Amino acid sequence: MLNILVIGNGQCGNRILDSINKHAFGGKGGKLVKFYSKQKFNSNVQTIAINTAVNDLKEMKYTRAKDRIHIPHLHGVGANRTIGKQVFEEKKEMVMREIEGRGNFDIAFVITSASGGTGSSFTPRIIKELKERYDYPVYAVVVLPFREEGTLYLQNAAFSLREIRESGVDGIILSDNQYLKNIGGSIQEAYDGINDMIAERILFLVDALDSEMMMVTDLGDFKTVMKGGAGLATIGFYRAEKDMPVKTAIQNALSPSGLLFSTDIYQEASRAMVIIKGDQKYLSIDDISNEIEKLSGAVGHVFKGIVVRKGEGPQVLAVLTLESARELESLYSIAVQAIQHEKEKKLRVQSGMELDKSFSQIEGLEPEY
Ligand SMILES: Nc1nc2c(ncn2[C@@H]2O[C@H](COP(=O)(O)OP(=O)(O)OP(=O)(O)O)[C@@H](O)[C@H]2O)c(=O)[nH]1
Ligand SMILES: [Mg+2]
Repeated sequence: MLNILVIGNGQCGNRILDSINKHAFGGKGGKLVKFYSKQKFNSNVQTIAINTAVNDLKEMKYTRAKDRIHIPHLHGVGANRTIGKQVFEEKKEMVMREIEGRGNFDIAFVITSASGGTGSSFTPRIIKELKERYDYPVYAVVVLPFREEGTLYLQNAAFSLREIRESGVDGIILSDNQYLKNIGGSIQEAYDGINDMIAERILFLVDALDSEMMMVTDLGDFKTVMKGGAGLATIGFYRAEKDMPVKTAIQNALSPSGLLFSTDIYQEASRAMVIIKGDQKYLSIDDISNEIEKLSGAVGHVFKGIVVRKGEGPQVLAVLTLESARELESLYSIAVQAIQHEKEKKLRVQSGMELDKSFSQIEGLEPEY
């Protein structure tokens, strides 16, 4: 049995964590013995949601009250990462005590948006503390912003990703709102859809790593995959109809519509782990092996795992580490423009003294009544 810690920071992290709890409960809130309740998961999964905004924490539906940690600071830090860092430093011991109280773990995931204030400034610091205090691997799950969300979010994303990378993290799993935005109608529907996609993938991974497999991949293999490449990864997933050949399901999980982040895996992937789950009658070992060989031909090393689940159609999860990420380069060039834009605006305000010119007009005057 694996002991797994999942932390969700800031609004985006909280919501994805809540979706994880929703799926783990089988969609019903409020059960105390989650994860064990339906024998759905073998693992001991501990979830902790952290936020400065109490409203974000209250909004969660499936996460136990004792798993929600409020760090009081007004209503969030308003996308200001400098304030976020200060608040974390002041409350660091409180946060770390809460984590310490949950026992020891085999693996941890820390989920956040890259672009807000709270989650993106807490995450690199929490990871750094975890890595200094414990010796289990820690992976960040980082959500990139819509590109049109504004200059502050873009610059936050650029700096927070660098800090997360430098925190001692064992790997960063990327998910991109911009890439996934066509999912739903309204923003909220798009968020919910994206959050469910991320939650489903993380739970599949956790479940597979802790299941008896016909063909084995384990935590050791996952660590090896995540060590490959430039410390960046993404996850593909596909749930097939029962009559779909397993090789098509594998191809779909690896195709652009299966991935959380825009990448051409045949150009950019460095290592992979592909796990296939379902009823034995859908899992032709020859077809699976052929498909995986094609992938390893392009990518390098690919671990494969097979989990037999009676009555379930084929489902495929692919963890892919990347040695380069063209999409990130373009995000950074937009972020540089955003920083420049903010800088120029600030200078204009400081040097232009438009307001001072107005004030000078009433210099020496008093109101007359
Ligand atoms: N996928 C997804 N993205 C979200 C969600 N909520 C917010 N975001 C994205 O997250 C970014 C904003 O970060 P938040 O997580 O809201 O910020 P925060 O960490 O709470 O920080 P402050 O509110 O500034 O204190 C934007 O890029 C949003 O598009 C969500 O539920 N799902
Ligand atoms: Mg917030």
